[in-house]
Amino acid sequence: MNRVLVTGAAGQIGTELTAALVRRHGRDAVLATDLKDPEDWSRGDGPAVQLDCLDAEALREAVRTFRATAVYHLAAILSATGEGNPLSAYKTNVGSLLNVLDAAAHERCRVFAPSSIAAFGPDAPRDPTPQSTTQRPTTMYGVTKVAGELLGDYYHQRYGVDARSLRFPGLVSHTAPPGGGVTDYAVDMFRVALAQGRYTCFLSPDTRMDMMYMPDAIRAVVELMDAPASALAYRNAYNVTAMQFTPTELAEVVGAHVPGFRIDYEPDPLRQAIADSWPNRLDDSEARAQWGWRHRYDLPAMAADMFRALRSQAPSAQDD
Ligand code: NAD
Ligand code: AKB
Repeated sequence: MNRVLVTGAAGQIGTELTAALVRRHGRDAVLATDLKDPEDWSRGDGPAVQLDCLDAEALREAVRTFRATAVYHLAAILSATGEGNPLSAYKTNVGSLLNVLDAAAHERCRVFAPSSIAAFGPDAPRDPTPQSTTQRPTTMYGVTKVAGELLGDYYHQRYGVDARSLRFPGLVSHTAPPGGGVTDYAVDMFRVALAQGRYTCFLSPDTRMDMMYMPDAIRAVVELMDAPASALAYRNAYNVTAMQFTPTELAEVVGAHVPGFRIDYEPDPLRQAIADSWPNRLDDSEARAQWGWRHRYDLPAMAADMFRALRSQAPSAQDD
């Protein structure tokens, strides 16, 4: 029987992955955890507790007492926030993953911990970025993602932990807001366009980035974890992608749903430099060939679903 512990469950991915795992395994088989108090984020999908993943003993105790068979480790500090405090980003991202992998080795459970397009830097081919190529990121967030990929493979080889990972592009969603990344602009544009009819973008108009809609990302996690180990030539981590667009191209699609929408550009040097160091498009042919990955949403389909969902939410949810 599957029993799942989710870390970082209050975040952009955690909110939706927890709900998907509850639908799959049942509400009592999923323990949602986050550094934040559950009173502030729990959606009542199942048990939820406060847990700091940097507290190795508490984490291991939670895995042990819940009898978790898998940990979905989403607790992290994202790219832009991480550049504001690189030491804290390193400690949180690498320290928490080490604690999760160590608990998994002792308690014999599986691990999913996402990597990112940020695991590549300016030395890598950008369009497309191959599955296996140079990984010399220039952000602390990227450094922690490369370390995470290596640690996942190490714990698999050394201790037999079934650790798996995906290199996600920027994720667009309408449930929890994004948590301090560079690709957040895309989510912001949808919300602010609806609320205010105009948006000021912190990236330049022609910054092309790799992106994916959250339902595809959640399905990718589930399908990777379901894949037979014998099918996987790479565990940590697979390139996956769905669409690529620039702020200008996104604004055109948003404008088709919000008459009179206007976009302005005030590029932020830090976030622009990070975006410029990342891939334009991942080559995910290995994921497609080895475990059948297929995206379902392109940009028009994602935009239609985002506006349907955002318009059905309370007006206050669009104003924040
Ligand atoms: P998020 O910022 O929305 O959520 C992260 C959560 O982790 C937050 O709720 C935060 O409170 C929690 N957290 C931080 N430190 C913690 C600690 N010490 N102990 C417990 N919880 C802690 O992030 P997200 O977008 O949901 O990302 C989840 C994972 O996916 C991260 O590893 C991220 O790097 C990766 N990822 C995300 C994207 C994206 O576009 N969202 C893209 C690529 C990879
Ligand atoms: C970020 O922008 O930091 C994240 C990511 C692509 O890893 N969304």
